Amino acid sequence: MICFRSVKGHKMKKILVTGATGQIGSELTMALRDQFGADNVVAAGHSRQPLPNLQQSGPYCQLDVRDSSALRQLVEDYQIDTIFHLASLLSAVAEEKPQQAWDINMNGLLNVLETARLHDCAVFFPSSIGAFGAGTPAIDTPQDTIQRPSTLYGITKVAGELLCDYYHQRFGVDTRGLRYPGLISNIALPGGGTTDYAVDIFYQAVKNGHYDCFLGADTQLDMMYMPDAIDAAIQLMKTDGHKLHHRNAFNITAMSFTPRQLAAEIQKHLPGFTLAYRIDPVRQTIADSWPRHMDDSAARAEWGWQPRFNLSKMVGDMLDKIALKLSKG
Ligand code: VAH
Repeated sequence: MICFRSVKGHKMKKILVTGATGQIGSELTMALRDQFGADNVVAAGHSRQPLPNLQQSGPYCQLDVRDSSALRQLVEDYQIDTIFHLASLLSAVAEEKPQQAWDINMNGLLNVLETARLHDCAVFFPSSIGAFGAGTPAIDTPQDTIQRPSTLYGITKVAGELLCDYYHQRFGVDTRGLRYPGLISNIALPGGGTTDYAVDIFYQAVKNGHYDCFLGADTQLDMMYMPDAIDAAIQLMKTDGHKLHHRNAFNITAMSFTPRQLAAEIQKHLPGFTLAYRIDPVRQTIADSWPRHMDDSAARAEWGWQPRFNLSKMVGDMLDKIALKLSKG
């Protein structure tokens, strides 16, 4: 088992993943179990059914992160020292249910940070390109820049970054975070995000040879393939805390493309594939307020961030995996 020392000398021995049944959690939990031992990684889900391997390969429990006493009990029972807090509503859903999104995203995080303070846990918190807004430089978006998002999701991400910084500075909690771009994966589906088109397109391309995209042809956004997103979270949490200047949260990106460019790459493998546009005004407005391409040099310099997958490598791998998945039914 790999151990690491953080700024306060934590060893990542007993890990809790909240939101473990979501798009990131389904894969992060399995990667952590591989690295740290299945019994040492507790998966906590809420509204989604866990995939069978997640439920069977190690401890699994139901948890609403708004329930602070249930969260504390879990951390005590399993003697948790590190929490990957992924439970959250995504951008498009949050626009439909802003009050609920505030409740889950903010009160869930506050409960996690309070629990971490009381039980001396390290915390990973995923922020997002959604933490930026229309006033932010859209090209080469700096690590430290204007953050005035216009979505409820983005507001919870900026507030979350600040709250994590506060718990670090005020109470010494070892908080760390990443500003993820759109994430592309072939295991669990994303649930209600603005970048979900970049996942849906593969299923439709393989099944039907056609996709109606809800974002416009030239909407350029940062993206990342899930294996890189998982490696980044684990690598950041393993880094010697003394090397980190930014903590909450690091810009990271692996590629940046438009729906038109993604379709062209898919057509290299499936020449008959066609793409049409049926714009969803809510998600288009959200996407238009986000950066086109972030500068992730702070992550590269402070903890060695380096993605493995570019657009062509990601598309080849996605098509192979989705074809295999769909052929199995
Ligand atoms: C969302 N996929 O749309 C997320 C994300 C890059 C955006 O944080 O909610």
